[in-house]
Order: sequence, then C-alpha cells, then structure tokens
Amino acid sequence: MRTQVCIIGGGPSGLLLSQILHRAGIDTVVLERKSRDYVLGRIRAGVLEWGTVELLRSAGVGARMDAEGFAHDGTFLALQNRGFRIDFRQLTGKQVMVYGQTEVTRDLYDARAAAEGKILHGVEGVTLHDPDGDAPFVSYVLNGTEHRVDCDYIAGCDGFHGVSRTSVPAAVRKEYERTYPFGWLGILSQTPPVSHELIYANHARGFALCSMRNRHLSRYYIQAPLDDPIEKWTDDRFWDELRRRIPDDAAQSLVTGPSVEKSLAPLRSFVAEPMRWGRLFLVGDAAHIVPPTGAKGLNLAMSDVHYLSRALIAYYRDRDVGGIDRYAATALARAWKAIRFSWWFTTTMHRFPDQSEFDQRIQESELEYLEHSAAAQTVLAENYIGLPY
Ligand code: RFL
Ligand code: PHB
Repeated sequence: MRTQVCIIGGGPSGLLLSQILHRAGIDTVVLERKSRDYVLGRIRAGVLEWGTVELLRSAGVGARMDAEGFAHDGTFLALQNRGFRIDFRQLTGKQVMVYGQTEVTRDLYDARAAAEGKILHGVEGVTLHDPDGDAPFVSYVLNGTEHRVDCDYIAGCDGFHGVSRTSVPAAVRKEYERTYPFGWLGILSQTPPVSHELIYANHARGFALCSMRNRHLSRYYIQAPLDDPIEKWTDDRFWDELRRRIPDDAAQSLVTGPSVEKSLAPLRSFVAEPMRWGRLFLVGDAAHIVPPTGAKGLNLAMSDVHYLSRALIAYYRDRDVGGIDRYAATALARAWKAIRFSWWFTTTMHRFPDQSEFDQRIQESELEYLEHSAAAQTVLAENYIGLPY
C-alpha cells in the first residue's frame, strides 16, 4: 500500500491530523493498535482551550461540540475549604469548552468514516523503516499477515507508550522528565455536577478536582498514593474523602452515586527532543506528557496537529518545506510553556510527601496572592485558556 502520510496511532491527534489532511486532498493511512471501542472507552480529558475549539470547527468536526459542550467563563480555586473564582472571560476575553475527549474522538471517527478514511484497527508489530531516508515505510501485522505502507512522511501520533519516539536514535534523542510522588484517583458518576464551573482544591489531606462531562455526568479526582490498591477505594470512601477536601458549600450540596469508572493515573512531566527526525514527526503524547492539573495534554496534542498539518499542506500545495523545517522548534516552544504551567499548577495545588512547613506557607501565600492580585490571576487565566498558536 502507498500513501502520502502514514499516521501511527488513532487517538485524538492521529485522527484530527488525518481529518485535516484529507480536507486538503492529502492521502493518509492511520494504523491503530486497539479497537475503536477500546479507544472510545478511555476516559481522559475534559477541557478544551478555545484554540482547540476553533481548530475542531475548522476541521468540520465542531457541530456536536457546539451543540452539547459547555463554554465556561471561569473556574474556582480553593484553599482549605474556602474557594475563590478566576474569571477567564473578564481577564482574557476568552473561555474554555467542557467537552470530553471521548466525544471529540467519537466525532473524529464519525467524520473519518463518512469520508471513507483508511483507519486500520488491531495492527500489531508496527515498525518504522528509514524514517530519516528518502523512502520511508512502515510495516505491521494484521490478522497474522505482514503488510507495509510506503509513504512520504510518518506522523508518530502513538502516545507515550508508542513506537515512534524510540525510532529516533538514542544518540540524537534527549529526554527531560519529572515524576510526581502521587497519582490522581478519578471517578465518573451519573450525578449532577456539584458546581457549574470546575473546582481545583488545595487541602491538607491532598488535592481534589470537581469536573464534569454534562448536566448528568460528573468527573471527580482526588490526589492519592500511587501504590494504593484501587479496591481499597470503595465509592463511599472516595466520596467521604472528596467531601473533606472541597469548599464547605460544595461539600454540603455534593450529590453522590455509584461510580461508572474508577482509575488511578500517575502524574508526569516529560519532553522528548527533537520532535522531527528526517521524515518522522512526533505529535502529542508521543513527544510530551504533562500532569493533568492544567488540562493541557489534549490541547497540546491539538496544537501540534495544527502546526504539522499547516506545514504538510504548504509542502504538498507549493513544495514549500519551511513549515516542515520549523515544525520541531515551533511545537516545542509552545509545549515547554504548557509544561511549565502544568508543573507550576501541580506544585501549587498538591500535598508532597516531603513538604516542609516552609513549603506549605509558600503554597498558601501563592494562593492568597492569586486570590487578590489581578496580575497573578491574568497569568493563570491566559495559560489556562491556552497560549496563542
Ligand atoms: P493518545 O490518546 O494516547 O493516542 C495514542 C494512540 O496510539 C495508539 N498506539 C499505537 N497504535 C499503533 N501501534 C502502536 N505501537 C501504538 N502505540 C500506541 C494508542 O492505542 C492510542 O489510541 O495520544 P494523543 O492522540 O497524542 O492524545 C493525547 C491525549 O490523549 C492526552 O494528552 C490527554 O488525555 C491528557 N489529559 C488531558 N488533556 C487535556 O488537554 N485536558 C484534560 O482535562 C486532560 N485530562 C488527561 C486528563 C489524561 C489523563 N490520563 C489518564 C492520562 C485526565 C487524565 C486522567
Ligand atoms: C477532566 O474533566 O477530566 C479534567 C478537567 C480538568 C483537568 C483535568 C481533567 O485539569
């Protein structure tokens, strides 16, 4: 098989890239290891930056998001059960959209299916060949038979555990990493959200986040030790712990119910450089990971897709390689700013096992400063709603 751009990974970044390139007349093949149902079963991001919203609209996949998503003007932060609000709209003129990654992915699958896009599920043993040569190809096994796709370019959209990043030789690759000594225990429940906007809570017992998917579906997280067995976290224990950590008025009005999903995710900051190796581009989680505190992971994946799709379209339309040559530097410059913001917000909001009383007072002053300084709030707001592309 031959295509122009072979895309490894059918998560949000791979699907959006194939959708945008298709609309520009560029042929792609998407190779995805898992089934479509498995990909749609992963509960992940919930908050879209406005740049992501506009990108999805311009790719022709914004209709259901506009009908069913919720535009939020601000968010609440809390310190020891007392909350205050950051008004994004007043501070920056922009909002964010609450619309789950599952829904974004479903819309992209539907759009690709309507256009008869080539997405192969259940591929195994994906291997990249000669990504830095003139004639790269990708081999894979499907239903026990080996196949190959010859292509002009390879887009590595295969997430943190994919094969694309490690196809960049170790001698060329530089990785930067910080891990955090705790995880996020998340549950999804068919209950009305406790607040009309998100609540990020700093508490002596650990961080908590109240989020949502729609009027009847809530998403809550609490900071928890990574080695805690998940069976220990019965629904009742989760709700009790959440109630203790959030503002009093929210705790009193919290509606609880059985969880429909429960998982414990590790937190990590990670960047791999370069994001381009010859004819291979790394996109999204394949190149960088952020802790979820700033709601940046999916949004960063989307901005990478924006830069890469623009570069490939200029190449196929005018043989202009400028965007391709600038892709790594442009995407990394934006990614590092989101890495910084996510690290700062994580550090400010969580309880660290080795936190001294001094560290504790610094955290409290940071939040008190945020509560009363329009300048500090603007810094948070402009990062949260998303830096410009
Ligand atoms: P994905 O979504 O991991 O997709 C990669 C795809 O590649 C496939 N794959 C392979 N296919 C073929 N061959 C191989 N060898 C392969 N290896 C892997 C995988 O099966 C998969 O389908 O990466 P992508 O597209 O770059 O998208 C990134 C986002 O998924 C991620 O950044 C976000 O989910 C992060 N994230 C959040 N981001 C936000 O912007 N806002 C949020 O509110 C937010 N909340 C979150 C999050 C991530 C979380 N977890 C569990 C990691 C909350 C959580 C709890
Ligand atoms: C979510 O709704 O899953 C969510 C929202 C905000 C975050 C992280 C996750 O910062």
